[in-house]
Amino acid sequence: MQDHDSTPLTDYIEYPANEMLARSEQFYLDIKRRHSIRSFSNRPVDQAIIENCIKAAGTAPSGANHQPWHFTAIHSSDVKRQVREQAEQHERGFYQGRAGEEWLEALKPLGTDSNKPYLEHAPWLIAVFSQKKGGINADDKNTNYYVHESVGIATGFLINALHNAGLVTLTHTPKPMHFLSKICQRPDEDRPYMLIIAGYPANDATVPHHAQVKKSLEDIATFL
Ligand code: IYR
Repeated sequence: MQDHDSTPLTDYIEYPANEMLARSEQFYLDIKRRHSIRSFSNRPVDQAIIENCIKAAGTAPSGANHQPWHFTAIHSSDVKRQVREQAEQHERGFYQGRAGEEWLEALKPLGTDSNKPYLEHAPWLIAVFSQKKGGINADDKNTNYYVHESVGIATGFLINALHNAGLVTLTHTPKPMHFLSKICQRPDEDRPYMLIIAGYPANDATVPHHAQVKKSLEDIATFL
């Protein structure tokens, strides 16, 4: 390895093999309970919880460790209303034709439409932005690398952290999404990547059958 500054790895924890097996199964069983929810309670969620989840997301690996992401956590009813209004406006165009027949057919079993009341009901909307330019320091303007991959991983960490905290989530990608930049007052270089809705489920929350069909290990993995 090339010479570079480093410190010894001190926070690694090795578990005995049997405990590792139990933990891996436990994690699977736990993450298996994570579902995309479209019916949220308006019960408040402490900002400190959201902050911890975003901090967890911020530990994700990224190209050259440039951390090419920004998270705007929206709690304000006024801002949520703006997001809902504009998302629904774009989604109406999507569902009324822009999506095309095949896409709409694929969405039918999820029961989605252009109405997005959860954008106002849920206590938190977290807009994830990706940054083409940046660097290890927040105000750097260098090239970022593997931006899509990095932000995807960080968003995965975020969803995991929110689930682990006991909240339900929805990954929402209104199309187009550029309106989020303006509402969130992000600079032009920040591209909206995804909107994560987080909170408690409504009492009558449901999970579509279609969303519960998961491919088998044989279908998704090969061991050589
Ligand atoms: N963004 C739209 C449509 C949508 C698209 C996919 I792909 C989904 O998995 C679910 C929905 C919406 O949120 O309704």
